[in-house]
Amino acid sequence: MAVWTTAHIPAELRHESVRQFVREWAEITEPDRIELVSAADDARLLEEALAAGELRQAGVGRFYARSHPHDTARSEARTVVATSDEADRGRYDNWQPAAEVRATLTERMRGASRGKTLYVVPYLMAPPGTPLAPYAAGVELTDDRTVVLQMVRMARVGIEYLEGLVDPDFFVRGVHVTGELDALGQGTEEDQRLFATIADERTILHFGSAYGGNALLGKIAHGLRQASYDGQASGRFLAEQFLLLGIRDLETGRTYHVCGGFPSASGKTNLAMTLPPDALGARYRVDFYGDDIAWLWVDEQGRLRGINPENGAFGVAKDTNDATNPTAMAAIAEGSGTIFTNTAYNEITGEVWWEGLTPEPPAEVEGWLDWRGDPIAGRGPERRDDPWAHPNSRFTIPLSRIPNLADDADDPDGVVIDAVIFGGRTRDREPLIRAIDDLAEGVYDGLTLGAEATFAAEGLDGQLRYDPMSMRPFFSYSEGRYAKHWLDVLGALNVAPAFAHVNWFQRDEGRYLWPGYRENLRALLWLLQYREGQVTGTRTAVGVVPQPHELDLTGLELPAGDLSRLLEVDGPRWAEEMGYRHEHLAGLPDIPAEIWAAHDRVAAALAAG
Ligand code: SPV
Ligand code: MN
Repeated sequence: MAVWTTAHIPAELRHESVRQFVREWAEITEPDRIELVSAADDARLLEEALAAGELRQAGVGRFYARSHPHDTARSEARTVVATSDEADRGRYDNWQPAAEVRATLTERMRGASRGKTLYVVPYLMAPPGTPLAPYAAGVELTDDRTVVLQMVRMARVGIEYLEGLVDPDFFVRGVHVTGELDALGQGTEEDQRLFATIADERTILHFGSAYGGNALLGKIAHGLRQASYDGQASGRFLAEQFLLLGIRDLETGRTYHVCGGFPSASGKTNLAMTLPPDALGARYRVDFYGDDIAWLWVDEQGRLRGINPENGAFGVAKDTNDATNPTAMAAIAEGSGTIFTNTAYNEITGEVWWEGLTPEPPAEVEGWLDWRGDPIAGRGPERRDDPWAHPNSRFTIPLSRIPNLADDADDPDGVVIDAVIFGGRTRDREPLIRAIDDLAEGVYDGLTLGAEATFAAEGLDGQLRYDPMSMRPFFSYSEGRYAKHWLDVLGALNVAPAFAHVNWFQRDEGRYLWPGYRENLRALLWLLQYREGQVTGTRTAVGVVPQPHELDLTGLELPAGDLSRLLEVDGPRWAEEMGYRHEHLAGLPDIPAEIWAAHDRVAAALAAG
């Protein structure tokens, strides 16, 4: 359609500012039609997607989508943050000038939705009524129906969520244009993809992918990058890549809430969905709030509060099974409306499979296609060992399907946060848990979070790939100002949460010293007892670690000697780490003096032995 007038814009869309935004981008992207959607359109859109071959049926009430083979993950190199102020340039945010980025993306998107439908997806990234709701409103324009179906699962979608906001003009403007996935040069010098958050204009322009992390604009671009920027600019909140869970002690009737950051692939979804160990199951319940994003603010009583802005989970399928995550397995069962992406798929039975679902792939290969759509039976010897599923294959589910979803998960006031944890992936040095009493040292600990580089070939054996606060791919302004904002928020509290660092990944050669998964709850229970003054732990240079008898190990047998190793602080390895940390912090712009002082205190305590 050559000329767009407001007559082509759905009449139900009454907000003038939204109509103008839709019209502006329809004129640029030139779709054939415009459709306003809400969660109520889910069943119809599923039917249309099945009829169009974009989705296949994966058993009753479940669906399967296969992506373009070059479009299976986020691209950190092609993701930028743009503003009009170069002071927003950080170490990791790939800052670029807003005007240039907007011009580039406008050109790439010009005419790029021809022949397609432009879906208008109004959404709220928060439980309705929350004090942060104004920052949560957005409208995503997308030319991909499967993206709409995933947004319906991940966010609260419908124009009704935008009604009643005090300033109807204040919403995040998101534009997602898929582009010709065959002709974008993904991964080459001529890569045409560009994923930009123009943070000071509250505009998100993503071109060249239909993968969730790039295309569900409410999730990472808004929920993390834009919200982190807004939280600092307003001084009102933090937006973090954090899980959020509740622990209910049925004996005392108390409920605790824990949030925390872990680098990707460190088990955040599994921990958020965990069940208590069997032996502790009569006393404790774990409630799910969120597995990927938390927004945190200080309430009128000076307590830290948190919500999960998402309405769904976009989980990694690999290694999800009845032992590692029974909660997820129940959530994705038949009838759940789950959308699987890039798993293996059986075109006869509609089954899905991924590495780790069962120890071995299905023995009978008839009907099975790998994630690229190639029949398993037809794969030659050179491809025999290739995975069936893509390692980043995913399931998309609404939170309502999670069996242990907290009763108050929707509470607009969120929950009071009792503890903030950071979890690295370290084969030595880091004990199972260490509590950190000083708040600046807690922030310092988050800033020096990382996962161990696993490839000796990188020459980084034993050194961390630092991932400050697990926000490395999601920073939207300078890391030093980010640290300052954290210190300011904590400084406004009357009641501070406990801070702790956890590590489930200590190893003896290849063997993990700690069984992980459901047993991880035991470390968190110790932290909550420590906070209540019921245990004292042992003070070390890097925090307070449990005394061996303080951990409740009922029903868990550890090989002799493992427990003391799990709780040990290895002085020489820590001394080495402090050198790397110094270098890491020195590479981040504007790090506040309080953070350097925390570093120096820890270093001095280690030196004093
Ligand atoms: C992550 O990569 O941290 C995710 C999934 O949560 S994605 O949406 O791809 O970013
Ligand atoms: Mn994530």
